[in-house]
Amino acid sequence: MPFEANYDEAKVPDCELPDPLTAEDGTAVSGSSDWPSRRAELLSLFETHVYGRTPSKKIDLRTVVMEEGDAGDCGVRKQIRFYFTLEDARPYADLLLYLPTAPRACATFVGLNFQGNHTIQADPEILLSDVWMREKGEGVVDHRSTEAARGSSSSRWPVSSIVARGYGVATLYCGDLDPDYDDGYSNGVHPLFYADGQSKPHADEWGTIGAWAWGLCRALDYFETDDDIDASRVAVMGHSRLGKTALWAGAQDERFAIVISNDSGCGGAALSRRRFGETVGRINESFPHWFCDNFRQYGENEDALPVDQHALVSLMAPRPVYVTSAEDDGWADPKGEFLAARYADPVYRLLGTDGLDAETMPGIHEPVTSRIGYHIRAGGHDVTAYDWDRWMDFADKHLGQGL
Ligand code: GTR
Repeated sequence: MPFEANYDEAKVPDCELPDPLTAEDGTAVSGSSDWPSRRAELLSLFETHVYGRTPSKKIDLRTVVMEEGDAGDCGVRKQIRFYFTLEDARPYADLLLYLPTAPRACATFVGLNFQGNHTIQADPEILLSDVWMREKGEGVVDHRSTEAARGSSSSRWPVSSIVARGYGVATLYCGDLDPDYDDGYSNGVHPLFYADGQSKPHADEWGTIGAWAWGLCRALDYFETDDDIDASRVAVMGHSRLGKTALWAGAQDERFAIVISNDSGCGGAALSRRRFGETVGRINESFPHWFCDNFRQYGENEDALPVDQHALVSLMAPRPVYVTSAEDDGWADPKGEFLAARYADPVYRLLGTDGLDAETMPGIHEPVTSRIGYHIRAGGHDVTAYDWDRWMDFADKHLGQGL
């Protein structure tokens, strides 16, 4: 039967969600001192059943500054190459960074991009990516980018406004870490971690989202070495598949001070058990490489999952987390995204924060800025200036930033 998404709230099944505050052996998590062990348990469940375990092996990662220059309204630009082996060869990833001109340790947003660093600004100095791209983007020919692609996603990256508010902004192309297609994990960073004789990840080992999240953590390692950035004030953000990735990076790496998920939907902030819009079965069919193989058993079988996505949001606690949705983005289930934020609230309260200051879903353009933040804006599946303005307001409030 062809897949037909449900967009009718009346047809959403009654769902019983696993309780983040009940341990697997049934004991109640009743005090903040009980949380670390429950947190570890939940993280392990997400590793085993959803995203796969990230290998702990250390590889020969080296960073080389490729370029640094004045970027006008966008402040100062730096481009840093992450080599993953001792050879100056692929796979490598390029980090693009814009910082306010006045040199000081600034709070910074970091997120992956979909089509190459050169698409986030029409800046001729950005290194043009020469690796595989999805055909979707402007200026992409035979899965390779051309000069015509420069700046094609700049509406999603308002760099000059971000820098004007005193923040740095950094990005990596997700395809530098793992190209976004199902190739059995023979390209990208996966092979660097295989044990002798291994040719693909085991059923509980990382997929593509895991590799992308790993790359975000390596960016944070770099920030710790760059005096122009305050690595204790880094917000990891991402849109859609890259929003799923931001959440998974933030869950695994507690050095991220703020985690922002935009329109991340199924496998991101949306509750899987609601089966509204995109479902677990459908996502595994369309994108078999994103999650670990174990996740496939939960297609049309969501109730068997030992976790749901509110537990992922709770793994950010007590750090500020901001879930953002768009009104016309039914495929990503805005209500399911709100409810995941809502049901993470008891964990935040247990840890002594204000949690999510909204019992019911707020109206369009009525941001909630408590420790769990949420907004829904008008429009479709995208990143807009409205989203960025609210994320910066949220960071101002929770990181004590503000010019
Ligand atoms: C869709 C996918 C979503 C979302 C989106 C995107 O095709 O079904 O889960 O990730 O792509 O990344 O833009």
